[in-house]
Amino acid sequence: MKRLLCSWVLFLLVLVIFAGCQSGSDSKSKVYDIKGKVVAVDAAKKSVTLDHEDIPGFMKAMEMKFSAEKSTMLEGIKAGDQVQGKLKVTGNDYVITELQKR
Ligand SMILES: [Cu+2]
Repeated sequence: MKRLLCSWVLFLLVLVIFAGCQSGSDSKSKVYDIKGKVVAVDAAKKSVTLDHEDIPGFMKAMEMKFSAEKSTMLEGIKAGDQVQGKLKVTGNDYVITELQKR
């Protein structure tokens, strides 16, 4: 009886670990092209505020703050610049993964 309980616990543990791995993968993230004008840059906080154009199938043009994947991406970028890049969306998490002046 004790042995049976033990294997049952082990089975549950494997299930939990497996579920954890599934939710941790980023297979559900989508990448969109983004274009717009820089409103503000905060390299220390790795954030950039963009007045972005329509992102087809995702969101309308608006002004909003994004996180940048790396602070180095924000070097040389300042308010007023016209930029384009890539936006990675995973659930409610929006991250700019590429950003260049255009
Ligand atoms: Cu937006």
